[in-house]
Amino acid sequence: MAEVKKEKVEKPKKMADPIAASIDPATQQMIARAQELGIDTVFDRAVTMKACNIGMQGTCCKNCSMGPCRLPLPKAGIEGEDTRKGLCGATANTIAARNFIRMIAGGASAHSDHGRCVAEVFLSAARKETKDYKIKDTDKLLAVAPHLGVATTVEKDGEVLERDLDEIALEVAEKAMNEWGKPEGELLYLKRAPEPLYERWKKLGVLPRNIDREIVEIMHRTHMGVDQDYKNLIKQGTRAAIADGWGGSMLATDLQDILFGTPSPVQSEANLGVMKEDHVNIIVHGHEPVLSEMIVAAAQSKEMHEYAVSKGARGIQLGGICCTANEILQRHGVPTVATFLQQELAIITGACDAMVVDIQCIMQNLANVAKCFHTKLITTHPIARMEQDNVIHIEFDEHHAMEDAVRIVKLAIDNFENRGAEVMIPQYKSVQVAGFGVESIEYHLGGTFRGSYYTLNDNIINGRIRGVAGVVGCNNARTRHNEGHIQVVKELIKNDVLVLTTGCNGIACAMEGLLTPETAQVFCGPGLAEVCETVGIPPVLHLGSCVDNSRILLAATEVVKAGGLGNDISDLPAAGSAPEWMSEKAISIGHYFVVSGVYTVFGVTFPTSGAPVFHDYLCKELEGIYGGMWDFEMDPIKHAHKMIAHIDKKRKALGIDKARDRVLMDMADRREMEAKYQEV
Ligand code: XCC
Ligand code: SF4
Repeated sequence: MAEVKKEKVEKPKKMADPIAASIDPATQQMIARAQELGIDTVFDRAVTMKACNIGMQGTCCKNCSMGPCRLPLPKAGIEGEDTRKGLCGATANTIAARNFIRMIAGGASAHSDHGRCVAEVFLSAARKETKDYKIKDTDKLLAVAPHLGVATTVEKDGEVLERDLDEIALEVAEKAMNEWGKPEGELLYLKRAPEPLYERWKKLGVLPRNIDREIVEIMHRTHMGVDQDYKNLIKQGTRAAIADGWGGSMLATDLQDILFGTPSPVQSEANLGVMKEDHVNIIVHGHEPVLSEMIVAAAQSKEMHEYAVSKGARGIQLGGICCTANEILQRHGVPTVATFLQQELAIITGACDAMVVDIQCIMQNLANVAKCFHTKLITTHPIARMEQDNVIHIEFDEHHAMEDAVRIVKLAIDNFENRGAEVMIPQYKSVQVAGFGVESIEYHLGGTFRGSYYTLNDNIINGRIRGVAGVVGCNNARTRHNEGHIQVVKELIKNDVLVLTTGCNGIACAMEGLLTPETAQVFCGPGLAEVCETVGIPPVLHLGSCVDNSRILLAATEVVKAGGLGNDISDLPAAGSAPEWMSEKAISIGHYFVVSGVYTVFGVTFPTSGAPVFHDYLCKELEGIYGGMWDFEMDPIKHAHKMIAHIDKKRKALGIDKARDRVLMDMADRREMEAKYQEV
């Protein structure tokens, strides 16, 4: 008997089909390579482990030990009264709403805690306690100061004088730090929103008081037996999400820009092929740019280059994964190695001498993969360590940041000679232009002497640009890697929708070659192509990391201010999307988009599907309250067309739908004329 059992256990392991797992050839090649080497990756695990159906619907509650109470939606749906309830009587709506806002709490805290770390380093820099960090972008400092109530001028003897920059920086740092836990008032940045939006939030009673409090309150309200009204629960989710987008994330972006420089367009490359066999490959992965900024500086130093050469390498190749990649890409042009789902594959190349991780989106399996190679996996953040014993922890401290960075770079260089023979770097990479932002959009679309959003608005009004979409977010192993991202974006630009991207969508677009001005000719509709060619921008503008979604909020606000497209973000012909989302951060981002007035569509799955009443509240009723609402669509083409339909609805409400008809007629006429001309 025992032998029979053993035979059963030894069934061949299910593995991912590389072609079905990803649209990206580099990824397909490396999945096959991993399988050849007998190393499992997230792609294989996704086929061997099914997701829990009840959890996926959002209707499993484990908020007390009388549960977990599981309330699956019957296959046939529910007719009549929904009598499902947990032991305490919690309804499916309550359970789904509690779970949903706990996801917001998780996401908002991740972004905001990141922001807090940056603020702490900023404060050290302002106090001149560290020599490694300095205020780099004083223009941005002066631009941000008033929003935190910090004066940039002083009056002396009736004369208005410019205030000392060090003094401004210190006060900005202190005011910023205060936003996380001040005892009264409301977040200062909320007033940066268009006035009608601010007033709407005020009327609805959702102005966040401080960042930490709103997150704590979610944890309280979702504790067993507290808030049991899905409308009231989501109201608190709204407060915390606003505290993320218009608080923690926006502060992270602003303070990073001041410390490390506001990005401007920069050319680089993306995909695993940026790694070089004859170089020391150092990969930084995670989200916070505080340490990676130092690593960039260290790796680019002459001293480290020479040290690498002395060890037999031709140099040091730095690369990034996830949003740390986006941060150092947009400020230094450091190439992007991988999206979220490719992180294990970067080590499986056998050419990664060190992978340095900070916080968020770091798979624990990296440690297991690193064990199969010479790769040093280095954790750097006190709050993000790993249990596996091959992981090295070098704790970052802003007071000796450069020292830490040099130590890490040296470790990587020393590790170069330990490489095995089995290096295999897929030869795929694409050129990308990244580093756009509120400031550079203004510059590029406004021209040098009229830096404003007027030109962008004008092109939206005349219909060359049909609308603007923010397409952002993660990869998700439950869906084909990058397929949703690329199909949604391509369908949008084909229909003249200008795309703003961040996060792993930005990386996916880069790998696909969509972040170059030349793309316009190939993939865009005639109107958008014309605009892109005239001003020399790609049809997909990479705005950075996930905290930089705050740049999208501010860009939308600038569009409102420039005039002609209504009075609020909800009036704009705009939509949001995360085709392959997976993280709690995505839910927080999605929700602050929605309550800022943006119609937002998510792909893959939606975590409230098991509670139809609450689900409809998010996907239908919120629009009447906030001007924006959620939607869910798995099919990427339908997903894009739902966004386009919303954009067209807004164009109609603004009375600019006719203009677009004319533009299209013009193009058709032009083609007809050209055809006739060619005949002659
Ligand atoms: Fe993580 Fe930011 Fe998602 Fe990518 S997009 S998987 S959150 S790295 Ni933010
Ligand atoms: Fe079940 Fe209620 Fe406890 Fe949740 S809080 S586990 S629904 S008894």
